[in-house]
Amino acid sequence: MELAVKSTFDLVKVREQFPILDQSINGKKLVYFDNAATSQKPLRVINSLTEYYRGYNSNIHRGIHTLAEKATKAFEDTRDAAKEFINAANREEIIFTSGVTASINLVASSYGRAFLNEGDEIIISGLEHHSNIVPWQLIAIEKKAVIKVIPVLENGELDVVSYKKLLSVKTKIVAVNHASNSLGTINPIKEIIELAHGANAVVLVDGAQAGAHLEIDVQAFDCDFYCLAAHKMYAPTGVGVLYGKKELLESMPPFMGGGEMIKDVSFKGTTFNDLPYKFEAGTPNIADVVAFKEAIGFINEVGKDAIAWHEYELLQYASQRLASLDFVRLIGTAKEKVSVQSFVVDGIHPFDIGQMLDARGIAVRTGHHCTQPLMDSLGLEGTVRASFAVYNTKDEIDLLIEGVERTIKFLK
Ligand code: 7TS
Repeated sequence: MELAVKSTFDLVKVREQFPILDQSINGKKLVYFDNAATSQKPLRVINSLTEYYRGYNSNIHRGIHTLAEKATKAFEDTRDAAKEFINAANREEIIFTSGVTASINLVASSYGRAFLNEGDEIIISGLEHHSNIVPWQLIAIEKKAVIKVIPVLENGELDVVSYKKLLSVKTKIVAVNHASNSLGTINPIKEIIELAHGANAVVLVDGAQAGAHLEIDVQAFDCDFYCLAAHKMYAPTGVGVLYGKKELLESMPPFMGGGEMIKDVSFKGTTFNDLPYKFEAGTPNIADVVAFKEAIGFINEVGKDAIAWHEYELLQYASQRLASLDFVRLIGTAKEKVSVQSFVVDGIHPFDIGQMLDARGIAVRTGHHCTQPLMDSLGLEGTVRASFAVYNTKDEIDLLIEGVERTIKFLK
């Protein structure tokens, strides 16, 4: 972690903003360690949804009445907040989608269909979530393109030396995650992007696991596309951001046709709307986009640095304590990681551990985490994954350790 000065926040006050945490599961205090799947939502996000539906629910852009104008302003305010959050140069570069899956499918379909030719190559990595694999496979089949895969080293880092060898004049697209959902590895995306640009390829960064944890500066990264999942950033489900460089988005054909994305429609032909609306066909997820602004506000208020410090300490503590347990093997030990720790216990199925932990009120995720090719390369069926967020505590990690210890005693 490149954090020079330790910054802190009031953990008790932060936890108070997440009412869901204050409950018992199976008679035990809830410990929520499934944040890489989706984070919990603070009161200001929940209240924003209620205020929207109680006060100004209305369809946006087309209406001239007061409610429609209020809803439109709130929706567009989130676009500005998202632009600031990732330091995009233009608000037109912020496209609202339903999530990272939708964003990647949009780019694969639209950019891929327009610019890929037979024999062209798409480079992805062995660390990718299925949603950064399958859309590329679909377009590769259609366009007779070829997918190449950056191998993963034993500690969960990408093999950058092999990546350099994969790049060639045939490479048209490189699609990698900023951070791995299964192992937590933070990838050297600046280097990956620079190398790809050297080969004249465009780069899509899947930032699903970065948005709540890492500084994002799309201009400094110089990425061509960047995808965010709002629901992993304390916002409601069903919202994502696709950032794309303006000139690229302008060069791409629409992905979905319908209302909102058009200027003029006639049976002779249709002209398309300007960015960002060209890629926002139909009525969007207005309420959840509006509430996303509150989630960005929450992250900014606590502070990315302070969040990163806290999560770094939780990760160090959890990984050290887990590693000290007999039969436990940590999976994913890259130098730079977000707050995700996967592990396996030799001789015990991850599902059994997950169930035993759930009986103690501890929510972890078990299985392949939608990264089956990664699990195959590691020779694993799956892992147990604990992922930490701003509201988690060391006391909760102690409960996890106690739960894993008891499970091992019981099942071994
Ligand atoms: N990319 C990465 C790296 C992810 O972690 C996820 C979701 C996605 C893409 C897809 O995001 P979505 O919001 O469109 O579904 N990851 C997980 C996970 O690790 N457990 O549940 C969802």
